[in-house]
Amino acid sequence: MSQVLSQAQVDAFWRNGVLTVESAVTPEQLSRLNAGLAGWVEESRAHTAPFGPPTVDDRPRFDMGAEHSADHPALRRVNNPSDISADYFEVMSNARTVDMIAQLIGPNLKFHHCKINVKLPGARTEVAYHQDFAYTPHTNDDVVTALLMLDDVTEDNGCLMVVPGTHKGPIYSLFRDGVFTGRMADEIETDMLARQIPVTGKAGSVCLMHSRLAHGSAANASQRPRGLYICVYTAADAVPIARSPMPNPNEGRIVRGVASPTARMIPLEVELPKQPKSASFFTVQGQASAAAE
Ligand SMILES: O=C(O)CCC(=O)C(=O)O
Repeated sequence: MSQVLSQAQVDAFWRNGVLTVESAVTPEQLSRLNAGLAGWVEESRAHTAPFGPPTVDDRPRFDMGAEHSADHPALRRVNNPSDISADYFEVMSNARTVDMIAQLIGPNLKFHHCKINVKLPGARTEVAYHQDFAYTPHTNDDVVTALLMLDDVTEDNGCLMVVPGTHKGPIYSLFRDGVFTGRMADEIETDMLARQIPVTGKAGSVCLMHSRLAHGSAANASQRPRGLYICVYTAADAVPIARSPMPNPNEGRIVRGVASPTARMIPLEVELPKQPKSASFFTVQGQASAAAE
């Protein structure tokens, strides 16, 4: 197995639950990903509501915020772009980022799902505090998300905000009064906001994030876009205990090593999430999609 991270980087990941690495994909890979996204942003101008081609569970693949218009597109989510783009498939299945995650939780590594979250200038998209594991619980928590920066990501264009060390703490409820809101309770979020740090970097950097790490992000306050290509991977012996929020034909695909005949369990208790019926989790968190008249 190739060792792409130093021992100091591996230790920092397990200590903090987060690690940023520069030049995680090749310049060619990055420019092909950005060309694909630019095409989808252009395509979104012709639509007034979330549109296809549908995902395997028949939801729209492309989601825009309520502020979307032909002149000022607010495309905010592409669900499982690796289903529809060879360039996104290649990076999901075989980039340096995959070796990095295999080094952390491998050698046997499975793909779960992927998405693009984009905050275009003028878009109002923000992300309320949550832990990914509460959306995608597994029999063990060797579940890591790679957030690849498609643009230079700075504090003013809506960078990811994280609270280091929270991956070692409790799994917080994403329910309020029995309703799945996909966000932590207000008082917990207030505490997280007081302790958070920004995750910034040059285009082509990757943020490797443990799926129990508490995180969120603010709206883009700049005139520059902020795109993230987000791929979720698990150890081969981590078995989902809830349906995927974003089913796709590659779910469970072995991207490094071999399949596991066993499921590894750790002691944990987690509320079972509800699957979104809308195009993305932004609506679950209370931010409406663009709607056709
Ligand atoms: O796009 C962002 O800023 C955050 C992404 C995120 O929280 C997620 O996809 O779980």
